Amino acid sequence: MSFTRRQILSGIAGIGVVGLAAGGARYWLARVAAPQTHDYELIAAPVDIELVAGHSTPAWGYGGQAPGVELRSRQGDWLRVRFINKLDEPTTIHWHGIRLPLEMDGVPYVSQLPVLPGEYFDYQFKTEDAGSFWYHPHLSSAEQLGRGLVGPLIVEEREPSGFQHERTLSLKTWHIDEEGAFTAFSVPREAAREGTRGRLSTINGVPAPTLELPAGQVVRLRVINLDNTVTYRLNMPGADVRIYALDGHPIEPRELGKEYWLGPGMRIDLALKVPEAGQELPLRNGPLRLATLRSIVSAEPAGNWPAALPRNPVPEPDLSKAETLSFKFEWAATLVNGPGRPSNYWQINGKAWDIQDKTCADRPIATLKKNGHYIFELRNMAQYLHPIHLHGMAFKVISSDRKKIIPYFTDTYLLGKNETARIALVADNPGVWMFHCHVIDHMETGLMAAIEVA
Ligand SMILES: [Cu+2]
Repeated sequence: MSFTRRQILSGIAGIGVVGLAAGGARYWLARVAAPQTHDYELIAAPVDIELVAGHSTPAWGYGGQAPGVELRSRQGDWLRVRFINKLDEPTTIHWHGIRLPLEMDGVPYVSQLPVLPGEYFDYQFKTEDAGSFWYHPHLSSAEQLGRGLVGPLIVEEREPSGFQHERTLSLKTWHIDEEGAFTAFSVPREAAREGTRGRLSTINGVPAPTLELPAGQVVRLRVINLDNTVTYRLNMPGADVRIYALDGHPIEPRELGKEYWLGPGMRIDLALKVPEAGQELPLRNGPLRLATLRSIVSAEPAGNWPAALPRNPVPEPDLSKAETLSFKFEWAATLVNGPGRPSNYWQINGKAWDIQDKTCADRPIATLKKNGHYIFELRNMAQYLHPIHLHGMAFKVISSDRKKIIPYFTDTYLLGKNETARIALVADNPGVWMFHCHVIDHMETGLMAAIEVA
């Protein structure tokens, strides 16, 4: 399958056609409310931001800020984004977790050609699933995401969810020094281990902010990990807080418990019962305080816990007829790709992805039958965490040899140290889809593959 042919298909499948071709139509045609469009003009450009007081950091942002502006759509509606590249280098936008046609997926040389400096690209797709998602480039990822090209994408439920209040908390740990200057986004010896960590933790671009919340209300906290490397060990000691959704997809609400590990690319929707006015609660990463949540006087009557969020229209895999495929994520003896090219430290089933080779996607690691049911067995052969992400389709996590799993849908599974997990899906979205670790250093040094649905 050549890239050129896909481009032509993209040209034919304009707005209004793309969505009906996908599985969503059968679900939404039953609804009376007409889909609407949410239109944005989104510019990527350099922007100086102040992460360290009194110092300027030369970030790259979307919509004049880093992390980028929050985009919003509504379930069943269309999102249309005219994306304009005002950087000095090519880029694209990938819509993490959104089930959409391949032509809108933002992977260079697979979905589209890179958007060159001064050019624009119109992204348009129907948002079939409600939830907390995000967007970022899929090109020169260590630097482009590292400099701040990351932003939240919120798809509201079709009907009111019962939450009167919400906040989006975008987590990022910046690769900067004490004076706000960028440090290396990728260090080889770190790439071969857990990935290169930044130094300064922020929420919505602010280190250790204080967030004011209305006393007595139940507030939805959409926590999004848009960091390159860090798995946040989220905890809120003393808080009355429940999980309502994981990675955009609703679950039966349950207590947050001691700690939740939120790997790069992952999201968690929490409901917090805000204590009485004047009280403060910490939101922490392990023992480290990420933010202070301060309760302020509210004139509203006390809020109640909303019902569980309605499930998204993700097809249910039938395990009794599913075919099982195995994927081994392992460390590779260093494979040097030649002068000026990155080394590969990681591989999937013995194959390392070379980010400089534009033809890798022509050799998919697996080919799935359209609408076939599959179980993927994911084996982590190493001691480092790998948040394994699949484009184009959501999957159901069904089991792990390391912990009890309450099955749930997601687009990213945090594969723990030497863990084997099983996930299942219906291959309902034709195309060539990236399947990779979301630790950017791992992805860029081999831990990526293409999965074809044909
Ligand atoms: Cu990884």
